[in-house]
Amino acid sequence: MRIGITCYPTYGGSGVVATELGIELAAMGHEVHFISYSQPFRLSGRDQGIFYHEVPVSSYPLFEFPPYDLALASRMAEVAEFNGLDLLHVHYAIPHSVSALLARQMLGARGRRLPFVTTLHGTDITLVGLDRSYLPITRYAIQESDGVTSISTYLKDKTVQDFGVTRGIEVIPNFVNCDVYTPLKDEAARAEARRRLAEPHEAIFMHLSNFRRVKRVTDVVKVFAKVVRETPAQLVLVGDGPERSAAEWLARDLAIAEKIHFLGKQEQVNELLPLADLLLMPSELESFGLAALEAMACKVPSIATRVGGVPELIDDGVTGLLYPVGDIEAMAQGALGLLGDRARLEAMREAGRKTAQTRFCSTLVVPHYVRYYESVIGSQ
Ligand code: GMT
Repeated sequence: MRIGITCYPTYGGSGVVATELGIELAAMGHEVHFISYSQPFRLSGRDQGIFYHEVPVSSYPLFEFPPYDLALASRMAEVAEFNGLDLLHVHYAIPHSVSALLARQMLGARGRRLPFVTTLHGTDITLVGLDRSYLPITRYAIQESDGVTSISTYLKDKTVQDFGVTRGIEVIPNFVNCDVYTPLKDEAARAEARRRLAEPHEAIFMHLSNFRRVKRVTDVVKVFAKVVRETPAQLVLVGDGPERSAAEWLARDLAIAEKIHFLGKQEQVNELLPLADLLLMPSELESFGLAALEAMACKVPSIATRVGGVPELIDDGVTGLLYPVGDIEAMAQGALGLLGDRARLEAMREAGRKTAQTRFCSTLVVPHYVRYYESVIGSQ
């Protein structure tokens, strides 16, 4: 198949999923064309069967807001025509599904078919999409898509409830490449790599996000502050975004700044995750929680919140621990309890890896997307 993929190319779960999907599809022999305003950040250097088409957005004095969605629609139609695309797959409904709808109509007027699949990821439904300025057009574009997938049952149900969408929505969960996200087998190498972040007797906590408010990064620091009062530990924060400064100030106020490493955006998170003992994901809301899945594949259990689609990924008490949003004390006690019970921690590490391999591995989930594409193309 020749597949066009549009996503937000910057830091964020939907862009990561879209990029990893494109890489996996290309490895299976499909031709993949990314169409976006910049090259997706996890793409560099892996371009066999992958093509990137930038969307130029011109600005004029008349435009206070350059219309990216229109430029994207034009580019989608061009790329589809010039490369004979069989299907477009857009990640995050706003504005990508609206642009895809326009591109389909443009080509349709000339007798060429371009079906498109919209994948719903999270705040496109739970936050941004609910804004009255976007809701009617987002609902329309979802309803008119040739195929719609959702990364969790929670998000599918929210789309039906809050948007009144009546068309079918296929749940295809997020996935992880279990060969890339894998524990470090060589204990000596792991110990050596950990030494760059912590002393041998210290536990390593990690957090990985785009540091937006919904991630509650200050709760990460607060939980860690309680933990580190009881046991030697270091906290590694991977990523960047609007809440980073608040987290840095809090670390200073709580006098634990020297135990916290702000690494900023990192490309090879698969090399960092296996070094951690626990991942902290105290989000206000997660439709899935990709970071927790990547950690599970590396045998790192999460201390997380019982929100959105997270319970579909983490089996509380088996592959991680779930708590109410903002319950700092319980999360800290949960983490301390696990660190103090090596047998339980080890069982959780094994169970997490097994879940990643048996339910969320790319070798299982990507073929689900391929079958779905085929059914959408076949039903045209
Ligand atoms: O909504 C966001 O925070 C960003 C969004 C994205 O598009 O980058 O993340 C969502 O999609 C991820 C990948 O499918 C999921 O793992 C996240 O749980 C989801 N975030 C939220 O629902 C808050």
